[in-house]
Amino acid sequence: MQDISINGLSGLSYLPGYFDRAGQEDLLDQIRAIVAEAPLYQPVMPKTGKPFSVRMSNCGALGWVSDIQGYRYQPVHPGTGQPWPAMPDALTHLWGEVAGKAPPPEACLINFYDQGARMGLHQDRDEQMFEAPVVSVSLGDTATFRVGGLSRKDPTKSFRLQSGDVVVLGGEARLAFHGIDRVLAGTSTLLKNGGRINLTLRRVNPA
Ligand code: MD3
Ligand code: FE
Repeated sequence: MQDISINGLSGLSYLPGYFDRAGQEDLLDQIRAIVAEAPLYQPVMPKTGKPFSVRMSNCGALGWVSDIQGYRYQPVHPGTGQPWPAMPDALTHLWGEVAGKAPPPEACLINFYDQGARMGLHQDRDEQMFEAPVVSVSLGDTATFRVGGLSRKDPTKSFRLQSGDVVVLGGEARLAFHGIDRVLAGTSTLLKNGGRINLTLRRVNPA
């Protein structure tokens, strides 16, 4: 476990290789079963309707969605109207190991990046509680991840996130600006057609 300080903010920990290859394959099988029930869809930006380059789904009691109306958490898939599939035990277990005394996660956002997909610099602030961390798991191709400070203008640092890596964004870093600049094609054999999956576990409501 490595604690990384950016712009003087504490609370960012990096756990490279948390999931070994077998653990990554297990998790991937479970994600495949989840997206078979709750298909990946292409969200759009509020107001403009501009599509995201990342496709998304969710598991757990709540899922994060974005549409023309805004960003929110909701208990059902926007396309099927069905409840999100359950969160895999391996993810609840991970949260128990790294999230300290935070109450259990309610949402797991599944982001799928094709080659060329990216995620612009943003803050995660649609949750009703910032005391709990956000916990991220990377699967598939390596990505360059950028983290800044609490202001969009703060300087940023880049890191590479590899398949099996976990990042915990807690404490002062919870509201840091961050994004994914690019996915590096051909860096992992986990997904047979390439690309990257990121899972983010979140607590949305106070206990
Ligand atoms: C740093 N996802 O879904 S995960 C997102 O790889 C999101 O798909 C990225 O940003 C991805 O909102 C990055 C790592 C992450 C998540 C939350 C953070 C980094 C963070 C919150 C504060 C600072
Ligand atoms: Fe984010």
